[in-house]
Amino acid sequence: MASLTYRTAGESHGKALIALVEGLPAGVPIDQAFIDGELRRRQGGYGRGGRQKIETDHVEFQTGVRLGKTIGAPIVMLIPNKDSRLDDLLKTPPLHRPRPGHADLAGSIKWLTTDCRETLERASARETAARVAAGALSRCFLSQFGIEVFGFVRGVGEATAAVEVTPDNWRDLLKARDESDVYCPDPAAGEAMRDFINQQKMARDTAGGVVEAHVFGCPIGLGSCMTWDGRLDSRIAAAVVGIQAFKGVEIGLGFETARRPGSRVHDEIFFDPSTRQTPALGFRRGSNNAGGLEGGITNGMPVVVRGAMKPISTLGKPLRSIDLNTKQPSEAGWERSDISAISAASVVMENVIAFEIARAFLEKFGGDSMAEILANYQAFLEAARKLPM
Ligand code: EPS
Repeated sequence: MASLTYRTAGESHGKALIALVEGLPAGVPIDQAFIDGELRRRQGGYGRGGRQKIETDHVEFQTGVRLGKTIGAPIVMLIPNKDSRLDDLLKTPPLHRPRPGHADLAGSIKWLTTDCRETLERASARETAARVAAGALSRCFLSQFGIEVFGFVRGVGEATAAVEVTPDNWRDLLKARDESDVYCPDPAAGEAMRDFINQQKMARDTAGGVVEAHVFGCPIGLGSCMTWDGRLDSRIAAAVVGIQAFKGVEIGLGFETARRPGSRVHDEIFFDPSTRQTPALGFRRGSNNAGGLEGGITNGMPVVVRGAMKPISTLGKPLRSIDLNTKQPSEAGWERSDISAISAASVVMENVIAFEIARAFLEKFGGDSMAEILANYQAFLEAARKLPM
């Protein structure tokens, strides 16, 4: 059986985006409304540009699904681009003035061209629609085991959401997030974030921010300390900084752990027999500074991840650059873009993390069918509860 992977294809203004997902077992019920809902959320958020008024992102399953369930075959999901004009040189002209911060300069030199469009069409964050589709598909699998993910915007400018997310309150916070056009569950902070984005718009500048995701319901034991690339935190980190414009990632307390003594970092261990039947098997921690991962292995606490997104690199008031053809100083090129895509980024991060959780879950409990995996999962929990054997 293939391990769970995904690839994407498609240019921002090409015909379509495509996600190819391999390694899902047979019998996963597909919730297309959920997948399309995630794509819709990705299109939203405060400070987006004109493109999202053109597109109605949705997936069209091309392969691998029959009568609403996976059949164990590779799955191709297609997301059509309405704004498809890649070969129309009037509507999509060459761009010779690289934008600082975008892939324009490095990519053009790498692929030996002075037309930045060849790079930017693929580097564009529109590609994240395909990543969200793959992640949301993996969540159809994870939900069968009660694993759920909650993502939101933690900070923009100086504004920070003053919320503590717990297994008990996250559903309420999700409601508050969904009522906020910046995807922030703290209304006062959300207001300040919107003000900051407005200020950037007035100044023809852009904004980034910090997004956060929590994964609930993971059993103890996903990931492995035995190999560097088996560590789930290393995979999550790669998935997060692999998102367009992401510059940093933290797990749990993250960089703050480096400033504190050990006694104020490590999460004390308790045992509560009343929660023996949960995926955490009765083990409880006094805090969750580790963000649910120790030794690269889930420890039964929620997995907590933060990602830092830099501001969008297409500025209404362009920065200094050069013309790649003449090498003369010139303002950076301008393309239709967003002032802020931080809300969308929270949806992307949530879904790429989900995919890594699903991959680790299948490595531990994998089989060709849902029935087999469910049996493996139950057998493991039962064996763990019997310890010491
Ligand atoms: C995006 C689509 C793009 C940009 C943005 C995000 O569409 P267009 O280039 O046609 O306006 O709005 O892309 C970028 C931020 C980028 O750097 O390229 C999307 O669907 O998310």
